[in-house]
Amino acid sequence: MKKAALGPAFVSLACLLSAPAFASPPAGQDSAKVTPDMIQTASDIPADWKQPEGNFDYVKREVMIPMRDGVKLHTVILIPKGAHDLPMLLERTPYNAGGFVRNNSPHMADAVWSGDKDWADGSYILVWQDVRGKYGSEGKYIMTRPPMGPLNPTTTDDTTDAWDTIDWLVKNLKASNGKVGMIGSSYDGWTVAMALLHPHPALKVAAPESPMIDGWMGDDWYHYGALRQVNLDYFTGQMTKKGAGEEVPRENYDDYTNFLEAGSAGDYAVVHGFRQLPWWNRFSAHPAYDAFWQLQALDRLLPEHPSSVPTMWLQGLWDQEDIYGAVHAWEALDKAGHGANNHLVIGPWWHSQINRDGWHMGPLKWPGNTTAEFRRQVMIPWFNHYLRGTPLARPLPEAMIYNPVEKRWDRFAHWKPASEQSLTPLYLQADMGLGFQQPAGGSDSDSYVSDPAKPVPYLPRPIPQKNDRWRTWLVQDQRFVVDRPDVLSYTTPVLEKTVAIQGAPIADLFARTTGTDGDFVVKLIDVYPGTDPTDPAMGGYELPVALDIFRGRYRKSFSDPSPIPANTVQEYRFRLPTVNYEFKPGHRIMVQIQSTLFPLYDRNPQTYVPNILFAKPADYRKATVTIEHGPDGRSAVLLPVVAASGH
Ligand code: PG9
Repeated sequence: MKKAALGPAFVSLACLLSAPAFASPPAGQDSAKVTPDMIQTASDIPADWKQPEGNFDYVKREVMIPMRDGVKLHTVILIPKGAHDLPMLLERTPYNAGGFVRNNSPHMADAVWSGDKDWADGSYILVWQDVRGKYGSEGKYIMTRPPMGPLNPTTTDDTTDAWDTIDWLVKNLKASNGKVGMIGSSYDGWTVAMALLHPHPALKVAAPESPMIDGWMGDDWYHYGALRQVNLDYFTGQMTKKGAGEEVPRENYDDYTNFLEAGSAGDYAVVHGFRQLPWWNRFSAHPAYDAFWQLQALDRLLPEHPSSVPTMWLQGLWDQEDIYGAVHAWEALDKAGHGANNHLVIGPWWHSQINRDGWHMGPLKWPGNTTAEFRRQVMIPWFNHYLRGTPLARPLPEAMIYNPVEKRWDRFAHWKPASEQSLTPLYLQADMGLGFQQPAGGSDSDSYVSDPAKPVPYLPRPIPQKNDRWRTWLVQDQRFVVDRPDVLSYTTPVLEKTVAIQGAPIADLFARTTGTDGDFVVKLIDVYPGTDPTDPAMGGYELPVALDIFRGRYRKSFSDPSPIPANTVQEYRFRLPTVNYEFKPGHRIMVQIQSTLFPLYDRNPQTYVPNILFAKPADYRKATVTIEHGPDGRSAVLLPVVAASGH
C-alpha cells in the first residue's frame, strides 16, 4: 500500500508513534546560554504604539479641541482616506465618544456602530465629541447644562461648545468642505437642540433624534409632575464617575418590590447615597414646574432663538423615554412661524431606535426595516442636499408620520399642532361603555380604590432592573391589568367603520377622590378582534395607542400645586402623545383609567404633602377615586378624528 493512499490521518499517527525518539534528547546536551536579547526589564508595553494603517480606508484622529474658556474637549474624528471636500457629521455626547468607534477594523463602515454605518460609506467625515466633564473631555460636567442665563452664570454652555467645536472643525479639517450636519439621539439629541439656539454658520442641517426637550413636562424625569423613578439609575450611571458609573444596587430581582419597600423615591435615593450628587439635590428641591425647569425647557427657548438651519425633529410613536421632546419643539417653532425649515418625523419606533434596526416594535411587525429605509432613503439624502448640494428626489414634507395600522409612511404638507386640532369627544358611558354620543341616563360614575400599597404595575411582574421589555413597554398587551379592581376599562362596541385619528388625543377627566392628592393614568387602547388568523398571538391584543400620567396637584398650575379638595369633582385635562392611527372595523376602542403606573412612576401618597419625593410612610393612604361621566362631568378622551384614509 502506497503511503499517500493512507491519507493525512495515517501520516500524523505515524509521526506521533515515532516522536519519542526525537522529543527527549539525552540530558546535558541542550545549550542553555542566556543572551541579552532574552531579557526585558522595562515595560513590555511600548510608550506609544502606532497601529500600521496601510490597509485602512480611513484615518482616525483623536484631538482635544479648545473651547473659548480654554477647556479642551475630547473629539474622535474618522476621515475617509484620500478625502477632499467632504461634509462633517458631528455628534456631541455624554456617553463616551471613543465608544462610537466600536473596534479597529480597517474599514470605516465596520468600525462604527449600528446606524452610523450608513454614514460611513466614505462620503462623510464622522466626528464624535465628549461633552464637558465626561470621559475624555476636560471641564465640569453639569447634567443637561442649562443655557447661559439665570441658571448658568458662566460664559459657556452646550451652544457655545458646539459653536467652538464647529469653528475648529472647519478651520482644521482640510479634507472637509466646511459644512457640518449634527445628529444624535436623546441626550445627544438635546445637544443638537442646544447647538440650534445660536448655530455656527457652518452648521447647515440638523436632526435631533428623540431629543430630551422638557425633562419635567414629558421627557425623562417627570411626566406632568409624576416622577419617573426608575431613572434614578441614570443619576448614578452618569454622575458618580467621569466615565461610566454604576447602577443603584438592588436587594431584589423585582424592582416592584425594591421601590415598594423603599417608601418614597427620596427615601430610596437618600439611602443609596444620592445626597452626594449635586444634581439630585437641585432636582429634588424642585418637584414642581418652577423656574428651574421652565428656564431650561427647550421648547420655550427655541422659538425665542429660532435658527434658519433646516432641522428634522424626529422621535418614535412609542418612545418610552422622550416621547414629548421632538413633537413639542417642532410645534413651538411652527407656531412661532418657523415651520418652513422645521420638519417633524415620527416613526413606529421605541426610543432612539432610529439608529438601530426597525423591523418591528414589540409584537408589531413592519413590512421592511423602517429605520434603515428611513435613514437611507430620506435622512441621508436630505443631509446630502444641504451639505453637498445633491438635488432631492422628493422634498421632505412638513411632517412624515408612520401609520402603524396601514404600515406605511404618511406625508403631510401641513401637520396641525395640537392647539389647532379639532377634537371629537369619545365619552365614558354607563356600564363601562365608550362612545361618541353624549352619555344619557344609567349610572353616571364608577369608582375604584387606589391603594399605594398595591400599585398597578406597568409591566407584568417580575420587573427586573435590567429589563429587555423596557424598550417595548408602551406596546405591552394591557390584558394583564384589565381585571384589576383598581383599573377601569371602558370599551366601545365592535367598530363597524374605521376611526382614524391624527394628532394628540386629550384626556379630559372629571373625578372625585377621598384623598387630597392623586395621579391619573389614561390609556387609549386598540382592542384587536378575538382571533387573528394571520398573526394568532395578536388575537384579542389590547394595544396602547397613547397613554400618559398626570399628577393631580398640578390640575390648576404646573408651577403652583394645590391640594385636591376631597370628595369634590375636579377636572383633569392633559394631552396624550401624538399619533397617526386607525381603529379598524372589527376592533374596539378602550380607555383605561388607573391611579398608579409602578415602579416606573413613583407613588402619589394621595395625601397632600409639600414634596412627594419625601413623603413619609404614614402619608400613603388608600383613596376611593370616582370617575364621573354624567351630569357632574362628562369624562372623555378627545380624539383628533380625521376622515379614514380608505386604503
Ligand atoms: N433618555 C436619556 C436621557 C436624556 C437626557 C437626560 C437624561 C436621560 C438618553 O437616552 O440619553
